Amino acid sequence: MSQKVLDTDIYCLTGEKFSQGRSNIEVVKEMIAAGVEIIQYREKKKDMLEKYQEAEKLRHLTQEAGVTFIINDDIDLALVVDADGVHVGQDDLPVDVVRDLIGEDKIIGLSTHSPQQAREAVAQDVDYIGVGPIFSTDTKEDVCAPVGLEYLEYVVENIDLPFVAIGGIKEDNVELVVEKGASCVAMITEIVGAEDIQEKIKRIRQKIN
Ligand code: TZP
Ligand code: MG
Repeated sequence: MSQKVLDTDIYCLTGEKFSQGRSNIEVVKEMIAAGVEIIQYREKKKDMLEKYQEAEKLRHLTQEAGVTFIINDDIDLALVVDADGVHVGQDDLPVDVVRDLIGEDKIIGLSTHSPQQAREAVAQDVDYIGVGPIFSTDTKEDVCAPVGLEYLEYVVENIDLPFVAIGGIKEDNVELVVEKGASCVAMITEIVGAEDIQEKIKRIRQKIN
């Protein structure tokens, strides 16, 4: 399969706790202004009403800009705001159930952390997989121990699915990840925590390309 669904270099996620006091709305506006083409709304600790209100606004902003909008975990939220897709983990609803709920036209992303999980993903109806955590991450919530670059290498060589590398990726180590064969990299803290988000994205892009 082609990398079509992730045919872009940087995959951004929200993480308001790391955003230096800026709201997710402000941060996403910066990401969009920097030309990011896919953004995931990920807030593990907020209640559903607040997530709904934010996701609604983010859906409008991303839609206007033609940016792909993915919701982490909450299939109901993805449906009500008409997001482009959902991203689920190994402990969430099974992919076939998610597919039944969300429909054929939406994107499903699945986090994977091992060769076995990657092989299982190939047999399921997922559009892309997350591969990581590559390095140890500052985003501790709901994230497992790092799997290293070896798992990324395994995916590059053996798995015929679009994938995004994630976990502890920074401006300073992104080249290592790209050298191993990742064409799309996801980052939370490095981007949402940057003083100048647009400049940060520009510099990361220069390293990737
Ligand atoms: N999945 C694997 S690592 C991770 C997720 C959501 C967190 C990535 O955050 P950061 O700050 O880019 O390390
Ligand atoms: Mg999850």
